[in-house]
Amino acid sequence: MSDEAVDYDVLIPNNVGLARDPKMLRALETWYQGYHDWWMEMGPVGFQEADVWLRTAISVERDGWAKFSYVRMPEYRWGILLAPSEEDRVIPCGEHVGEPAWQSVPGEYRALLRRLIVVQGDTEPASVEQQRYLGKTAPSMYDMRNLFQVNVEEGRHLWAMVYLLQKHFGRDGREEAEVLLQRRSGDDDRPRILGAFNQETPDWLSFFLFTYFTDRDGKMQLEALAQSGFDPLSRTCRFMLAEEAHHMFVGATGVGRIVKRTAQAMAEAGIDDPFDTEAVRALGVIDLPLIQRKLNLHFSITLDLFGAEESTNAADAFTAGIKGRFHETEIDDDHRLHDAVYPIMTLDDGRLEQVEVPALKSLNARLRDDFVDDCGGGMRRWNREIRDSGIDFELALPHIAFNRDIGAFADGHITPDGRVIDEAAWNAERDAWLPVADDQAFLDELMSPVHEPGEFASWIAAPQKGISGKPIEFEYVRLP
Ligand code: BYC
Ligand code: FE
Ligand code: FE
Repeated sequence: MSDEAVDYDVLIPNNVGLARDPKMLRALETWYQGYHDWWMEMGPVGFQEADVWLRTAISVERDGWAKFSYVRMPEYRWGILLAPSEEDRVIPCGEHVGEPAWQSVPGEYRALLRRLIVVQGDTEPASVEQQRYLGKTAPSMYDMRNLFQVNVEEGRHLWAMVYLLQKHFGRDGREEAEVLLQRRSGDDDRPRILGAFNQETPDWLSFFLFTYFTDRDGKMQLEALAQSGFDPLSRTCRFMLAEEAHHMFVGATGVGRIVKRTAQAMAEAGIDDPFDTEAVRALGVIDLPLIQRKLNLHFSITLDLFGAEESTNAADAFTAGIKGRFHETEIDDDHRLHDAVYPIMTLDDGRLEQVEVPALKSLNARLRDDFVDDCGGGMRRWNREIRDSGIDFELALPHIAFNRDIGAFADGHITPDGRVIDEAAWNAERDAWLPVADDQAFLDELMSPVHEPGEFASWIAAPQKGISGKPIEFEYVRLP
């Protein structure tokens, strides 16, 4: 299959030859109307008229895939871009390992594949809905621009999945594409599919933790789907991963800049007790224990997104060859896993225990373990910032069993350091581990918008550098 250049002078920029496929083009143009309506109704509130310094994907080549310009978000070009095809690519895992990758949907796995694409697609608009009010409290124009960049790219990720549904799944694909525009994050009647995507993202600390942890689930799931034997899905996920890197950059640097500002302000004021909340908050910065409580919340909610530790769905998807493991092709084994085992943690009779279970059934746990590893880097940088300011405090990931709603620990009560306790003890201590109403009231009060280019709210440090070679004081968003 030959790869083609991206036609950028059309409503839907693409490298999938839409111009030669009038039927598909018409279907997508029709869907575009509904998408545009959804964006106006559920996209960023209050800034649809602003000119935003956005990057737009215009190519899939490694260097130069994006261009930067002022764009009004409703006029953003949401393109359909597949990463270059790999010559002679084969199915990397499962019963069909080594056979040529599928270019069309394998009939026997149609329902399973469609379900994965719909679940992936559903998270993308959900996150835009969750973040729609944040523009109003942006701590700087730089941060506001990053928020909107993430938002338009999540919109593009929805396009990526909708293209697969429309192109490869006929009538039920078109129906699913419609329904993706109808579900709403947090709605009682038509909620988004996965738990984390029905939660609120009420403030910027949550936004940065969300992009650090939850977008990283996005990265891990996209890595696993990039290993799909269904080649169009693999190619689309490979290109999405290029954008995902920026989302996690926003999270990692955002939390880092908050931590840095807090540590600086404490050092300047001569406060060395991180738990002297009143004194720290009086400086107009966010106390470290509150950051830890929010981190506990976002980490545990995100772990739920990996599904149950033991899952026949996961085994079926792997065996079918439609979802692989993280870096599947680099793993040195038979890629079938008939007899392999994998150690997982379980909660048995009130005790947390490591047990060996069939590797095929525990693929969700394995991907989650890879995710936890991947979370380490940013954490270490944040802690260096705190240590260098001479403050005795360390941010830590809570135990994987803490505060879980899905999987082996859902019925237990486990502390952040991994002790199993009873419900009464949990209720007594919960407020030390998870955000409380008073925390949210403080953040709501603290976060008022800063619109002067180059200036930053009291609770966050300036970034190291600007975007696309522009200075930090560049006017990243021009308000009408
Ligand atoms: N909430 O067999 P199990 C992203 C359901 S994020 C509610 O363990 P499975 C992004 C499950 O659906 C990445 N329900 O599950 C980030 C199943 O229901 P059915 C999104 C849940 O199938 C930030 C039942 O429980 N992509 O891109 O092995 C911003 C049994 O569970 C949840 C994907 O997730 C939950 N948390 O694994 C923007 C990749 N967990 O089918 C975007 C595609 C489980 O019996 N999805 N259930 O009715 C998948 O690979 C799988 O669907 C999951 C679940 C890993 C999510
Ligand atoms: Fe995404
Ligand atoms: Fe993302």
